[in-house]
Amino acid sequence: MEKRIAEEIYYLMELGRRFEYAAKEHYMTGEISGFLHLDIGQEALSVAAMRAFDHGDVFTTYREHIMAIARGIEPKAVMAELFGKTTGVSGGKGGSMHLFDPTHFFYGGDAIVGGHLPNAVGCAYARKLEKAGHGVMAVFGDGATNGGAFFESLNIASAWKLPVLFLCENNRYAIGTEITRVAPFLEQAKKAEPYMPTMEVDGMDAVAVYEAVSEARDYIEKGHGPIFVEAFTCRYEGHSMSDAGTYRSPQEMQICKAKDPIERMKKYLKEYYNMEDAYFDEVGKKAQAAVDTAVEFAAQSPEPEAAALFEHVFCKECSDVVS
Ligand SMILES: Cc1ncc(C[n+]2csc(CCOP(=O)(O)OP(=O)(O)O)c2C)c(N)n1
Ligand SMILES: [Mg+2]
Repeated sequence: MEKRIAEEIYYLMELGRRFEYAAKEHYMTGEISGFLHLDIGQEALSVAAMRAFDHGDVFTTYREHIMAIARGIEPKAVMAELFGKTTGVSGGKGGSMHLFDPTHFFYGGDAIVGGHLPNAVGCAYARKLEKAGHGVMAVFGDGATNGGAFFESLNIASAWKLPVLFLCENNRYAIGTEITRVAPFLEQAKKAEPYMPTMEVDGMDAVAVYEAVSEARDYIEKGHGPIFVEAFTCRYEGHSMSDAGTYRSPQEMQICKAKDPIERMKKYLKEYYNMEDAYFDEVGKKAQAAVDTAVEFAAQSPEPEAAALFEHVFCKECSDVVS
C-alpha cells in the first residue's frame, strides 16, 4: 500500500475511534439522545473500505459515523447531527442512524436492517443506464443477510448485471444473537455464491480490506455485474448504548481485541515505512483536536426550529421524475 494511503487510513482510524468515544461520553451526559451504535473495533473495515471505494455511491447501515467521516464528511457535521443540531449533516433531523449527504454520494445510514439494499440496487440500475462508469457500494451486517430484501437485491443485481459491491460486515452478532444460531453457517458469502463471485477478507486488517475492496470496485466498474465481499470483524462495544453486551465472554473479547485494527496498522507503518513513536503521538493529537473541535461546534450549534419538521418531507424538484 502506498505510504500516503496508509497514513491517511491510520489517521482516519484514530480519528474514528476517538470520535466514537466522544460520542459515547456525550450520550452519557444526555447531549446525544436516541439510538447510538458505536463502531469501535471495526475501524479498519469502515475506513479502508470507504477509502478504496473513493468514487461511486454508498448506502450503509446505522453504524456509520466513521464511514461518513472517511467518505469526506466533516467530523463537525457528523457530531452536530448526533447532537440533533441544525449544522448536522442531515440538519439535525436524522440523528446517528441517518447521516445523509448527496454531495458526498453518501445516502445513509438506515435504521431498517437490510432496508437500504434495494435502494442501492435501484441506484446501481440508474448508474448503469446513465453509463456513469462507476457503481454502488452497499454495506450491511451479517444479520441483514437473513432478510428477504437481501435475497431480492442479490437476485435482481445478478440478473441485470448491475454494478453493486455488496460488502458484508460480519461481526458475528445481530444485537445479542450469534449468527450461527439463525444461519446455517458462519460465512454469509455462501448465500451469495449462486448469484455472483465472492471474496472473504480479514476485516481487522485495513491493508487487506483496502486491497479487496479496490479489486471488487474495479470488477463492478468493468461492467461484470455485482460482487460480494465479506469482511470478518469485531465490535468492541455493545450493539447500541442500551446493550451491556453480557452475551459475550471476557475470553471472546480478549481474542477480538488481540487483533486490534489500529495497532495492526501501526505495526504496518513501522515495518514498511519505519514510522516512529513521535509520528503516532502527533497523529493522535491531531485526531483528538479534530474531535474536540467537532464536539465544541456541535454543543454551540442551534437546535432546529419546530417549523423545520415540515421541511424535506416532499421533494420539490422531483415533479418531473415520472413522465
Ligand atoms: C427489518 C428490521 N428488523 C429488525 C430490526 C431490529 N434490529 C436493529 S439492529 C439489528 C441487528 C442487525 O445486525 P447486523 O445486520 O449484523 O448489524 P450489526 O449491528 O451487527 O452491525 C436488529 C435485529 C430492525 N432495525 N429492522
Ligand atoms: Mg452483525
